[in-house]
Amino acid sequence: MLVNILIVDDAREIRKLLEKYLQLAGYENIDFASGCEELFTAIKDYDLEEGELDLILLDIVLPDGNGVEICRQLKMEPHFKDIPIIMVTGRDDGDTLKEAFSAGAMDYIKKPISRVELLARVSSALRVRKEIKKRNAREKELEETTRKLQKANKELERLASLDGLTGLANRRLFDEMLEKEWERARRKQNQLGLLMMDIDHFKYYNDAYGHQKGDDCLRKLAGKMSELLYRPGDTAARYGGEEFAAILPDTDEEGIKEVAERIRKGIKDMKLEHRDSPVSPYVTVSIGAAYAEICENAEPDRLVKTADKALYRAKEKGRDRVEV
Ligand code: GH3
Ligand code: MG
Ligand code: MG
Ligand code: MG
Repeated sequence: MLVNILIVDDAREIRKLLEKYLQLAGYENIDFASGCEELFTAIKDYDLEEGELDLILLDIVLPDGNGVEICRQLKMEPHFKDIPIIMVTGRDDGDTLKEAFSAGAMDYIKKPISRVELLARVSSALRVRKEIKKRNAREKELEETTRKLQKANKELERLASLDGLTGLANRRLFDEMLEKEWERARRKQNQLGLLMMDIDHFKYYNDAYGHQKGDDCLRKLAGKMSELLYRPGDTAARYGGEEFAAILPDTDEEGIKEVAERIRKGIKDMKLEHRDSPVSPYVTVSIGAAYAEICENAEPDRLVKTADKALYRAKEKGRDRVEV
């Protein structure tokens, strides 16, 4: 049987007898120690992490220590918690046995050793051991599954807040981020900037090149916009169909103008052909910029409205421009 049993007894004839009985019953992997010191050397041979040692038969009176004390010591270590220990004892006075059980022993066998008793107690201890191993394996599996699920959940959560086409933050995440940055700006008495960007005559673009190309164009613009936001704290989002937004924490009027102009120019310089645009032979965008010195009773919504109005003005004034 594929179990590992360790016999600890200082008397050679007892070790031999136990081995003989156990081997006749089919237990093959049996190891020996003749005292405490040898016991501690012997257990180093087992991979306890993998649950390799299944049972210890432990004599109480040993030349270099007391079996009950050793049992207590072993049981304090996590690896031995689940390894059954059967005391082998010549004494059957109640006190010693009581102590052995309270030290964590599972059972005891009296000397002189009866074969029937030995095998009955060993097989019962090993049954318990097997159940514990099974339970541990199930727990481990459960932990692993839980860990995988948590990871998958996190990934789902991440994906659920990104726009499928462009990979930018979606509207939901944008709203969340704006709320968060608003709060932070309020706490730190910082300014907060916001850009709203809309593609000029994008309807004509779709009409001229088809929706598929339109989508490609959205992807390219999103990539460019991200690339041109240099600060790690900035957030680019797809606000709606062909509208994008950028949250610029701790940015004043000069700052947002500069970023907005950089993006407007950067996109125009991509020279994406737009043959039906009345504005330019290339794809252009209009940008409305707003910033706020956060005061107690203002709402982040106001910032969006202000940027929207600026965007509207940019369109009115002829597109391909930034308005603050
Ligand atoms: P303006 O300069 O005034 O912004 O003109 P416009 O044509 O861009 O504005 P309008 O709001 O009239 O049209 C927006 C167009 O954007 C209409 C729609 O077909 C297109 N659009 C919106 N979302 C998507 C999308 O996800 N993919 C593609 N290919 N086109 C989109
Ligand atoms: Mg002894
Ligand atoms: Mg639009
Ligand atoms: Mg548009």
